[in-house]
Amino acid sequence: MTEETHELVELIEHEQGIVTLRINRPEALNALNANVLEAIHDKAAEIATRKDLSVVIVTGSGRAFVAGADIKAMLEMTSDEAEQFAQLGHRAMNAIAALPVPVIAAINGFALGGGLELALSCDLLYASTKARVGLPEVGLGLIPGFGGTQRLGRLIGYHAARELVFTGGMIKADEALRLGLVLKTFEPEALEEGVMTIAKQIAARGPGAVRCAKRVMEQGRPLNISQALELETRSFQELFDSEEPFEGMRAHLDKRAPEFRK
Ligand code: DAK
Repeated sequence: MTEETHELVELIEHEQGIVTLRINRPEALNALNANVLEAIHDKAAEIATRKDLSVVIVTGSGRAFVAGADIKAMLEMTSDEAEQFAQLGHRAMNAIAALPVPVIAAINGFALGGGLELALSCDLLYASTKARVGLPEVGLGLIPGFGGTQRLGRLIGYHAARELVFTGGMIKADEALRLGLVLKTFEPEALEEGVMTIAKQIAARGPGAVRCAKRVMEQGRPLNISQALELETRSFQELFDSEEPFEGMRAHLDKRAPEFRK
């Protein structure tokens, strides 16, 4: 298959409003060229407004999650093209980060450079025990440019992030787990099901509450604690303008499963 004859990013529908976004350029270990970045952006934008959407799972086809930005393509770029590429990359990563529902990275193999940065744009990171992750950019005379210098430190702390960025080293899944870079590891054949179990658990919760929790946790980050708690209070209050918390609490007291509406 050539790039022209297959979809570079596939959307796969599951029950309960769960959607997998799979990067599908396995012949290049899913390396991110301009077409792949554009497709990630467009597919994310396509699902972002869906009311029934509950969870998005991002993964790669073949033996990689994403092995980075496309080195062969970057080598050919003029500075204007490099600027466009950088902007496209940020648009794609931001489109993933801005999805209104939890986004799970299922790291099935190599997640390097721009590939790890794609995973870092997600809310929850899980990996196969075969996964290898890292930010090798400095070895190429580059720096991580799709958010890696900013998002990694926020997730695992700047001390460990500096080591990964400065050494450009590749670490195994168990080390990523120890650093808190991924939440859990699964045997390769169990990754899909393990991640789906977590996605279904989220999808069964109050959809408005889950979306609200994601928004509040994200928007509260740059605020000081009193502003952040004010934001939490306002958002809590707003939930009471919808039917959802009443159904959730009534169902709990009635000892039945809640029937949430999307
Ligand atoms: N780009 C292009 N092609 C890649 C690739 C990549 N990143 N990674 C793998 N491939 C291709 C290989 O070239 C090979 O293609 P053919 O030679 O068969 O045509 C095919 O995928 C299979 O790869 P290998 O034969 O190398 O497979 P191995 O199992 O031997 O090795 C590997 C797997 C993952 C260790 C190796 O492929 C590798 O080291 N890949 C490169 C990993 C890497 O360095 N990634 C970081 C890329 S740099 C910025 C924005 C973004 C960035 C920087 C700045 N700004 C806005 C400022 C991001 C930079 C990066 O991500």
